[in-house]
Amino acid sequence: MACDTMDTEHVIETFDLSSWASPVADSLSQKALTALESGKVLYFPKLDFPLDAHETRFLDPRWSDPKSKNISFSQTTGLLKGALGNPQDQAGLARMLSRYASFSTTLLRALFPQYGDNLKLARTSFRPAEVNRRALSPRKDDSRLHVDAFPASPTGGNRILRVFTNVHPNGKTRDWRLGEPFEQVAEHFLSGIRPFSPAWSSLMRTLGITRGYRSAYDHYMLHLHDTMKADEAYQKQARQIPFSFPAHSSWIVYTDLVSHAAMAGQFAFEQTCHLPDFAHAHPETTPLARLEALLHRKLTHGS
Ligand SMILES: O=C(O)CCC(=O)C(=O)O
Ligand SMILES: [Fe+2]
Repeated sequence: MACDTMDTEHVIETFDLSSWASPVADSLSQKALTALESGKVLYFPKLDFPLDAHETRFLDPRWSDPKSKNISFSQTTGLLKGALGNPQDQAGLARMLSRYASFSTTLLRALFPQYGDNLKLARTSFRPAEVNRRALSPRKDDSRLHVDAFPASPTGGNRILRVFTNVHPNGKTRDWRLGEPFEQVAEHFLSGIRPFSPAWSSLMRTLGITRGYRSAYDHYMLHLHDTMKADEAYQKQARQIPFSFPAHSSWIVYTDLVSHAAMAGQFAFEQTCHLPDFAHAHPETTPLARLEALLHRKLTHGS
């Protein structure tokens, strides 16, 4: 429901857990699932990712390749990308990211037993660079409010769920802005988005511009992402609320649903997972369902 003001409790749900392996009661798990799918950020002020003694040396931006924003790791292939350093350094970084992948998976499985094996682990990232020092084009600038969608990686309606931990050693917060609910974002921008072209999507797949087929859903999500970021007036005037995640806290959010912007901070871990649309507890809350309702058409099948 639309309302004129936004308070922290509209966008943040706080949880007391202090361990990644905490047992989670049914009632807590239901509360977390409903809050998550309705577009809230699940915030864990006491949930830290302590680094091992030999890992603290990685808290330095010099480990990341200046060409890529983050250091990333695939738990499935064991491959580390975007990192500098000798083979031992790289193996140490990979072990650290792999630990984060394991910790966050353990928590997600306990918090959302309903998702079960439908929740697929994707990339893990370590972000050692200062957020606001990145010189980027508007489309790549995550300090502008946006919902996540990636040009080369269509999801076909699968969700983007992310776990974050701020590990700043000197207590620096990671500062976000959280924007208005997805429905309002979509209502604001949908009419200005050019129609979907199946022929163009097929061509982009054939040419390898996209990994897989950019469905109508992906088309609308990507253009929401791009037009939001490019609209300077919207960035200033849209309803939004700042929130600073303290050092040693964690948060979980559907970044394709929640309008967000990262304004400042350094040293964070992030784990991405994907969930197919049929696996939701509240399927009417997904960006796919909301876009289909607004456009009165199916966006992933036969389009
Ligand atoms: O690095 C961050 O704090 C968030 C950046 C962002 O927009 C994202 O990961 O989706
Ligand atoms: Fe994002």
